[in-house]
Amino acid sequence: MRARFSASDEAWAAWQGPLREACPGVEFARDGDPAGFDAIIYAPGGDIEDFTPYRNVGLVQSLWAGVERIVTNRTLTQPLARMVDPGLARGMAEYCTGWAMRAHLGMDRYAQDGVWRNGQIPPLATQRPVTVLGMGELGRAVAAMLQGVGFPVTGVSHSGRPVEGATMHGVADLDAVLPGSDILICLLPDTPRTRNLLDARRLALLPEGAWLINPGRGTLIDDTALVSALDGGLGHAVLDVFRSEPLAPDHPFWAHRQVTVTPHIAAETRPRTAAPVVAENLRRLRDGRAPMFLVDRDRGY
Ligand code: OXD
Repeated sequence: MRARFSASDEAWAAWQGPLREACPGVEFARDGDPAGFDAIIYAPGGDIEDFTPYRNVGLVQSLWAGVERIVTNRTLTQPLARMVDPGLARGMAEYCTGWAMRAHLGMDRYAQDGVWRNGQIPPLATQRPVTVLGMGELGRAVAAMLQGVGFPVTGVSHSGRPVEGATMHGVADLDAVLPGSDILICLLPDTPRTRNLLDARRLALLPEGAWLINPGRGTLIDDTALVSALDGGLGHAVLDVFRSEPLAPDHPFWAHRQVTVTPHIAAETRPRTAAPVVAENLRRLRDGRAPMFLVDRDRGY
């Protein structure tokens, strides 16, 4: 089997070893006759824009969990699978739990300025409601880790399907859920349905002092409305993703005291844990079985 690797040079440097190790029967190449490939391994930053000549490709495997940059490509008619990497899910859960704990414990109250601030004792995590908006693989991993620490977790998803340990709601209930969310974690994909979901009206429904953590996609939040909400009572926003990346040096988020910017590092796909997922999907392709994590083009993820 031959697989075409279409991603950046840095990605190739990081992935070629783990992929070759995980997929001994597969030849990976960065160029060659399009008709000679059975699969494409894809990440933004690669050179394929027109998928039409890859007429024998039975699977395009994304190395990214989010597929918004490829799902709208009209030349792509081959099945597309998104990445579900156990390492990425674990990394995301650690990032969100770390920030949720910092928010919960009020760590930022303390400054090395000679003032003895011992007046505020935080409630226990069991009394701090957290909402996870987006309960796919990542949201569920985040919810499980938060529950392990003791936070009561409410999950919101498009389907509202039950998830063990979490109180679940559909997106239609979001307005009712927001006022009870001391910490809101956004993990929805970027689709036409999710863009600007957190607009001025919804942000105003969050309780005074609430924290918003967004390692999902920048498009979920209306940036201007967020800055106004922070000026008006929202506590803090931790943002890892942006409408345009890298975030421009003069963007108001950098200088805002209640915003923490992290540079899209919340959770990386890790070649060591993700290469076996690619291997399993290529085996399925070879054996004529359905690949895992196929993208529903209409839904957009
Ligand atoms: C991804 C990401 O989608 O890193 O994998 O954002």
